[in-house]
Order: sequence, then structure tokens, then C-alpha cells
Amino acid sequence: MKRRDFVKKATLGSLATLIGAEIVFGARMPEGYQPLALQDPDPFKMFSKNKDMVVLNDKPWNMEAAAHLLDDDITPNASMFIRNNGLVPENIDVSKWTLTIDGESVVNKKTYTLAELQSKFEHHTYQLTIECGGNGRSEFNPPAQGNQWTVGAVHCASWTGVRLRDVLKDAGIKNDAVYIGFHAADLHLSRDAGKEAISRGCPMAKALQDETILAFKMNGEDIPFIHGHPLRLMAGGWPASVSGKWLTGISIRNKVHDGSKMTGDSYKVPCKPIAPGETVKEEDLCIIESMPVKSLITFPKSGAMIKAGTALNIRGHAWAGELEVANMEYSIDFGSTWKPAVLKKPVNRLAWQHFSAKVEFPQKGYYEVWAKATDTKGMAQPMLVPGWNPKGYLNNACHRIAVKVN
Ligand SMILES: Nc1nc2c(c(=O)[nH]1)N[C@H]1C(S)=C(S)[C@@H](COP(=O)(O)O)O[C@H]1N2
Ligand SMILES: [Mo]
Repeated sequence: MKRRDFVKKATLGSLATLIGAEIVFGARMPEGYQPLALQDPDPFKMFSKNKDMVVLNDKPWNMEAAAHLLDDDITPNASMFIRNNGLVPENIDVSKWTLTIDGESVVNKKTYTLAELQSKFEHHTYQLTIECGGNGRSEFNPPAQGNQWTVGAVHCASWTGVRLRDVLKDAGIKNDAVYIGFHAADLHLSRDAGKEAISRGCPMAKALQDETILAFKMNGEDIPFIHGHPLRLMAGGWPASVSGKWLTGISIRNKVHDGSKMTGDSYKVPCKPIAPGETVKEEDLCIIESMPVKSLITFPKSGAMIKAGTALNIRGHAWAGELEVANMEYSIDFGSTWKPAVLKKPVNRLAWQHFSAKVEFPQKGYYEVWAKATDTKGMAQPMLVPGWNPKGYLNNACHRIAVKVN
């Protein structure tokens, strides 16, 4: 619940707890009045986020990480970006939470409580990379509307839950099933209960993969509220918008799911490349599926200063949607020549991979270190911003940091 909404409903006692002191003349406050101390919601405290995170929007809440915050192998909550399309759910009651499996292509419509889901199906834990389709949008020219993500709308936490496949099979999948769509408890920005903030999905083949799970734990604990507590669909390697938070339902569809943000130009790119600024017809747009190969230098921070004659140990992560990263390289001469970095295998499919390199600089001066990943199909990250598209999706250009050698 947002602090503003909470304040409206809170009693004097709970207000005092939030402020951390007794409100001495509290009984004389006009009804509904918000004490000044609580008028400015602090998203860093509210969502337990690192102070270096950047707030892109507060209605809905959108926050991004900086590259150096993503240095951990397993992303902690404090550094995970937040992307909301609507208003976060109010009054979550875990004991009454249910998940309904329905749709044209379900054999038996079924509703499960959380306890049933957890006791009936086997548990699995996977580290899963999810990246917002719009990560990197801020670099497109002409600019694209939407949150101006730089590089920080990606995370790779460890998620525990049950396989979506096991649950769908328990309800029964008809032969004509082609897609699933999720339903969630957050509210449309208009607060119109008849509209869903977001209801996306994926083809059956993705829904039935081992790693596609209904998660109830993140990094070994309850999923943080803002990341989808108490239940979240996790579809690693695909645009993060498929990974529905606050999950209440899955529809098995006999056609491509047509929920909110599945239709129109949402999460779609031109099927064939277009010129920057060109308009595209809706029928020439394709739904984004697996995300493209990409990497991030998480150490050091851009702007690092080092002494001449010392080597710099850089490190970071690389990922490639449904694929693995096969090769990792770096350049200190603006991409003219590349040297190999050390690249590790993923801990499981769809988890990002760690890389490191010992970088040596020939003389004092200003350098940039660029990092480039190549996937198992031979696709490499472009050095500059790739294919312009109206909504600014899929910018997987090489990440770069500035280094000064003194
Ligand atoms: N219910 C619900 N699920 C959602 C969203 C949302 O607004 N509501 N946003 C989606 C989008 S666009 C992204 S990028 C990811 C962000 O996940 P995070 O906030 O845990 O980082 O959640 C996805 N799942
Ligand atoms: Mo997103």
C-alpha cells in the first residue's frame, strides 16, 4: 500500500509508529489530515531500496538501479528496479489469496489457495534474469515516450515456486491452447475496476518450460511487496512485463492473449527495421519474445581513477534472453579492437553470467572500457543504439564506463 493511502486509513497509534514519536496533540488533528512528516513518501524507505536508485515516476512507482548497484551475483531487493503500470494492490490478505486457472482452453477451471499450490506441487528454485523491454530507452533518438530507463531495468534474483506447467496440467490443457495470459491484483491507474493495469502472457511453449514458475519466495524470503508478494509469475529471458506480479489468475487461451498491454503497440517492435522517426502500421509490429544479448559492467563505477602502471579488474554480468552468452569481450579503444574477458557458465538456464577481465592501459589519459557479449547463435551486442522503434524497446548497445589513468 502506498504511504499516502495508508495514512488515510491509519489510526493515531500507527501514525505515531510511522513518524517515530507520539503526536502530542494528535486527537485535535482534522480528520483525514496528513501530518507534514508523512506527506512526502520516501520510496527508498518504503521499498527498502538503496539511496543510489533513481525514481523515474511516482505514479505509478518506477525506480531504476545504477550499474554499480547490480554488482552482486544474485540481485538483492535493495538494488532491484521497480516497474509498475498501475496502482499497487491495497489490503493483501495472504490467507485469502487465490490463483484461478481458466480460459477457453482449460479442461477444468480451478482455483487454488496459496497453501494448496505450495503443498500440491513440487518446489523449484531458479535464478532468473528479467529485463524491462524499455531498458535503455533514454538513448533513442528521436526520443521515445515512457520511462527513460538508462541501464538499470534488469535484475537476476533467485526465485522459488512451483512450475506453471504442473499447475496448468493439473487443471488440464486442451489441444487448441496457444497462449497463456496473466491476471493480477494491482489497479488500473484510473481505478476503474473493470480495467486491468497489465495482463500479458506468452505462447504455450514458454509457459511449459521448466523455469517458468509461479514464485512465492525471492532470495529465500517472502517476495517483497513491491515485487509481487505473495505470488508472481516468472518467465526469465523474456521482457519482464510477462512476469506478472501480484498474480491472481492464468487464462489458457486458444488465441494470442489480448489483455491490457498485449494489444496496440505495447511491447511490440517493427517486424522489419524502419528508419528513425518513421511511423509503423499496427499489423507490421511483432510481439517481443526472447530479449536480445546484453551485458553490464558493474565494477568499477564509471569515472574510476587509477594510477598509471596498475591494471584494473573489471567485472559484470551478461545475459541473452532464451539463449546463453557464448563469448565476452572488452575494448579500450572505442571498439576498434577487442580482447577476451573471462566468462562463467550460468548457475541455471535463464540466469545471467558473470564476466571479469584484467584491463591494462598503455599510458596516462582518458579511456572508455566497452563490454560486448555474443550469444550462442553468434549475435553480438551492437556498439551503438540499434534499430529505432516507436516505443524505444530493446536497446542492447554495449555498456561503457569512463576510466582516467593518472
Ligand atoms: N501485476 C503487474 N505485474 C507486472 C507489472 C505491473 O505493472 N503489474 N509490470 C511489469 C513490467 S513492465 C516489468 S518491467 C516488471 C518489473 O518487475 P519488478 O518491478 O519486480 O522489477 O514487472 C512486470 N509485471
Ligand atoms: Mo517493463
